[in-house]
Amino acid sequence: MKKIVPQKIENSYELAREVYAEYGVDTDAVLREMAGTTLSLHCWQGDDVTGFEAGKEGLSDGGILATGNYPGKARNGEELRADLEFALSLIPGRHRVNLHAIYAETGGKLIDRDQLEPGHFLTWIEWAKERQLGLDFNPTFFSHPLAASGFTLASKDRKIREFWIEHAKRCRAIAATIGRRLGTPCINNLWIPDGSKDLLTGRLEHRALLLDSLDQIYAEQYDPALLRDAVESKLFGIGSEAYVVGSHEFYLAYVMNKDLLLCLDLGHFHPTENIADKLSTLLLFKKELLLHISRGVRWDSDHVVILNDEVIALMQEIKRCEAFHRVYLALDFFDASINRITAWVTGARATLKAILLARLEPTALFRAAEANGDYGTRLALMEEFKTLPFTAVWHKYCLEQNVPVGAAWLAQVKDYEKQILAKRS
Ligand code: RNT
Ligand code: ZN
Repeated sequence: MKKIVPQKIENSYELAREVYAEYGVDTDAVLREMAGTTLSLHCWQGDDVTGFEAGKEGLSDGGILATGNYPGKARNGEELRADLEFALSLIPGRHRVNLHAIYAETGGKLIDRDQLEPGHFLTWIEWAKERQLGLDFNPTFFSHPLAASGFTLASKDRKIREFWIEHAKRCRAIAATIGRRLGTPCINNLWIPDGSKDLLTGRLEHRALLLDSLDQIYAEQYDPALLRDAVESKLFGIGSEAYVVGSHEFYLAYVMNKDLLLCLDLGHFHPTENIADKLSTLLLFKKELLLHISRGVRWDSDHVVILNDEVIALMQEIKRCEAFHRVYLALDFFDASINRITAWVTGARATLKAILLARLEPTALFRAAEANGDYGTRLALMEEFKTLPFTAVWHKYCLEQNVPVGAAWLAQVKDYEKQILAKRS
């Protein structure tokens, strides 16, 4: 792929700026907003959600599954951090990194999840601090013998439930420490795989148990400057086809009058459900919101994000609600069948493209037509907007942010693959 000459990017941008200005859109202002746009890059794409726990081979039981065995996956903290750094160098803007509890570094010692402490994440914290990256966090309720029954926080087994409650409490403490050390609140998101493969009669019973577990977990108050807690629902998973304890209604009802964020994962709803439409409701009732940007494909909820209608509609809705400062954007996908850095960069760049597209939207014009009852004009303008010179602004954003323009980043990934990934067995 030949590199695009910077002067050509500047020239195209100048033309694009004029075009957008005709629609009342200030592209320079949009680029300034983009410079402050942050995604949370999920570390688990780098190793197929394996983690570093002693004696573990990665995902086993528990509702999520990474398929494929493309060579070169990260095998430890150093490799994962090196891969993350490289991926981040190809993604425009300044972003955060999202960790899971299974990425604890315990020096080879077997520390079970109910024994984890902030110290086990010191290397991550130091690394993030040096690079001025924020960190987010997730307790890990899967890939563990005590998750094998299909129930964790909603388990009827008192010992199992207590184990996971303790894990969740410790993760909050870890996340708060991360937030304090890095000077930016850590978003701690809770997702559990609990559910049933087939019909069951104890739906109410398990949900009552989850309710009680959550009440215990969130009883302790933390300074929101350090920690923000979120809960993530799901529709179904592998092994939980007939019933998911933590459904959308469950968490929606649970967070309503609490200091908790709701997390919507794009892959966790019915395929024809309009997730963008949910925002204007949630934003009326909640101050903030967490999104897991993902792509559902049939039964899988974790394909690499692409610039599709769903993601564009979501970003447009955030823009139209003027809510970019109230919505945390985290990526959540894992594909083990392609180069993992390619996966990260593709998904992150696609998400940022959707955000840029939304920010360039001449919303004021649509609104004016709508206020006049001129719906034909509204529709026509929306169509015109789709083919404005977006790419010129995107290229300018990449240039300004010092990352490869266009597909040039792919050559760098190939090089990294040859120099580094290929040497991992
Ligand atoms: C699973 C949820 C959850 C996980 C990560 C690894 O369906 O989406 O967010 O993907 O925690
Ligand atoms: Zn998710």
